[in-house]
Amino acid sequence: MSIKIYVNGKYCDKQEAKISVFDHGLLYGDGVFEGMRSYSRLIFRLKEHIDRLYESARAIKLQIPVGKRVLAGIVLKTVALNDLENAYIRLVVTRGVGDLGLDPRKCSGRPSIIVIADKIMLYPEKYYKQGLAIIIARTQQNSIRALNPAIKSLNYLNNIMAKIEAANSGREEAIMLDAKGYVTECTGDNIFIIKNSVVYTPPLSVGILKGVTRDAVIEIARKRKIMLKERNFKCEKVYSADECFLTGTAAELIPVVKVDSKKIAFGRPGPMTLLFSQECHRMARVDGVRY
Ligand code: PXG
Repeated sequence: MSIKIYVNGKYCDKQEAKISVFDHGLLYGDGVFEGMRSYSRLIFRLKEHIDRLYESARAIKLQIPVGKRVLAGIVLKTVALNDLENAYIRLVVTRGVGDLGLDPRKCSGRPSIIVIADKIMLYPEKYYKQGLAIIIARTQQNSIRALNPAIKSLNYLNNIMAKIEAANSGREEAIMLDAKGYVTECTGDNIFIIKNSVVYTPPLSVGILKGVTRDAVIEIARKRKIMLKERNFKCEKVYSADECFLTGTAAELIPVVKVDSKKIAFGRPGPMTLLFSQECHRMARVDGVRY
């Protein structure tokens, strides 16, 4: 059975799921998106993802033509139609069809809405057990005043450039620094370090995506009375951390054991990382919207 994809009001087969070459999502990366996951037919934090999508859209002055409830309904119907127990769901809203100029006022005024539900793509299992080796990218994180990284826009070239650097070094991920050298996030994940049993993660003010998984980790720390501080830090603090891990919807929670040429502690995933990982895993399987 071919997967069903929602495109502008229709549930199409994969081969028929098409948008115009004049769509400004394609021509200019003018649009926003979300990546969500479901576990055992429960979409994890659907409301939070939908809210973030509307926030991103608002930031780029894109009016999503349907309400949040309707859009959530479309997402649920798309996953249900595909009969997926566990899915990775991509929700995309673009500025819609325009001409070859970048002026969004010349677009049709009908944003394109796409929902794809498919199997999940994860890092190979070995990385969850052994931990990832990552780099610090030379590519600088977009500044808040250029293109705020809190906006989950279709313009991911900044992150892709850093990802290419990682790939060229034979690594899977890259930490991006801001103009002052502060750690921001990775190309598709938020970052956490642990030192002397205190968890640190960069604050939103440094210019990062407000990760849904990041928020889940912050909640777990609060519940478990683990001290967690949102603080700015530079790469030296990462090199000398006791533990390090990344969080994201696609990756969930993944340990980091090497950054550049430096091993993190003993080069193995640490005990607090494992605890957060187990808690995240458990949370995602009980807490969600059913389809
Ligand atoms: N930072 C960035 C820049 C992201 O793109 C996260 C953090 C984590 O946020 P959530 O809400 O997922 O906990 C993301 C999201 C991929 C891929 O192919 C990853 C994301 C988005 C799209 C694709 O790895 N990560």
